[in-house]
Amino acid sequence: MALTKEQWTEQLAVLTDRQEQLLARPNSKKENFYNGIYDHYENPVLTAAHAPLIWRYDLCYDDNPNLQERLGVNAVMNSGAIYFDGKYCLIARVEGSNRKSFFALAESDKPTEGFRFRNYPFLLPDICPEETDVYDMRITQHEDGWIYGVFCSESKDASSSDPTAAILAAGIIRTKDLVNWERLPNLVSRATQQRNCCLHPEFVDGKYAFYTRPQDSFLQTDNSGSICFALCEDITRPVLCTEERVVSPRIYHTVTEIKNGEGAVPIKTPMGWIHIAHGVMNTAAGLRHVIYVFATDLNDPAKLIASPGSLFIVPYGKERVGGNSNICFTNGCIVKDENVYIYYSSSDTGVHVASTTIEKLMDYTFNTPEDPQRSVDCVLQRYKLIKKNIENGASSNNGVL
Ligand code: M1P
Repeated sequence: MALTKEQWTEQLAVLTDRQEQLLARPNSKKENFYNGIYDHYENPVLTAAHAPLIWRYDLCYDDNPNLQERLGVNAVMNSGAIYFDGKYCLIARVEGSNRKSFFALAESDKPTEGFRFRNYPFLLPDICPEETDVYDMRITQHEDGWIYGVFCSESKDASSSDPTAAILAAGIIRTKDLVNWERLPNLVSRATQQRNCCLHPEFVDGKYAFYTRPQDSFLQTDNSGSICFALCEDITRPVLCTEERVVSPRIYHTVTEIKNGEGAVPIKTPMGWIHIAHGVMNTAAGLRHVIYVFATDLNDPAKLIASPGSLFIVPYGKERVGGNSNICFTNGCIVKDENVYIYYSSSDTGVHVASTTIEKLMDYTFNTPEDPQRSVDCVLQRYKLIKKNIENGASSNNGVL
C-alpha cells in the first residue's frame, strides 16, 4: 500500500533533514595524518548524497505516492575547480544510476565544506548527435578573458560490434559568468582518441596550448603517448597544429607505467608550472590510479624540469573502496591566497579535498628526489639519507646498527 499523505510528508522531512545535516557538516583536517606536504580531511566535500532531492525524487504525492527515487545518482566525482566571484566552485561529474554522467556546479564560501549544488545541472548544447557520455571537466581561467571547460566527450564506436567500444574526444565549452556556456567544436587532433585533455591558462607562442593524452582505442593509450602538449591557433575551430610532444612519459615500473593524464590545470609558481596529474599502475588487484606531481618550465610548459619520484596522493583509508576501488583522480584545484586546495576523487565515488600551500608544493616538487628507476640505486639513495641523518645526530628507532 502506498504511503499516506501524512507518512509521505514525514518521510520527505526525514530525507530533507538528513541531507541538510550532510550539507551543513563541518570538515576538519585528519588528525592522525602527517607528511609535511598536505593535509587530508575527515569528510568528502561532495558525494552522491549531496545531489539535491529535486534531482532525484518526483515530489508530487499524486505522481509518486511511495516517494521512490526516480532518477538516482550513483556517484559524484572528478570535479573541475575554480574560485569565482568569492566562491569556491566545483564542476563535478555526476554519474546517474544509468551510468550516464553530466556536469553540475556546486559552490561554497569555504574551500573544504559547505558545497551545495545549483538547482539545475548543465544542459550542454547538443552539437554531437552521437555523443553518449560526458565527464571529467578541467576548468581553465584563460588569459584571453574566457573560462573554458574541457571534458571528455564519449560516443559509441559505430564501426565496431563490441558494445564496449567507444570513441573519445575532447569537448570544449566556455563562459564568462559560470552561468551561460557556449559550446565550441570538439578538439581535432591526429590521434584516434583523446582523454584527459586540459587547456593551459596562458598563450604559448601566441597560441592556445593543450595538454592531451592520445589513445589508440577506448581503453589503450598509444605506445608513445602519455601526457602530451600541442598548440592550437583558433579555439573556436580547435585543431592541434603542432605535433603532440610528450611532457610526462610512461615509464616502466613507475606510477605512469600503464598510462597517465593531466589533472588539474597547472599551477604557475616562481619555480615553474606545477602539474598535479594521475598515473596508472598495474597491480594484482587491477589498475590503480594515483596522483603524482611534475613541473615544467615557465617559458616552455612542455619541458619537464622536475619529477619527484613518489606517489603524491593515493587511495587513503576508507577512500580506497568505492564504485571502482583503489582509485585517486584529480582534475581540479584552487589556489587562493597562497593556499592550494586539491579536489580529488576516491574510487570514482566521492570528491575529497587535500590542502597545502604554494611554498610546500614547491618544496615537494623540487626537493623530493627523483626515482632512480632501479632498486639498487633506490637503496643507495636511502643510504645517503640515513647516513646524513646519523651524522647529524638523529637517533634511530632502535639504535641497532
Ligand atoms: O576509473 C578511473 C578513471 O579512469 C579514466 O581515466 P584514465 O583514462 O586515465 O584511466 C577516466 O574514465 C576517469 O573518469 C576515471 O575516474
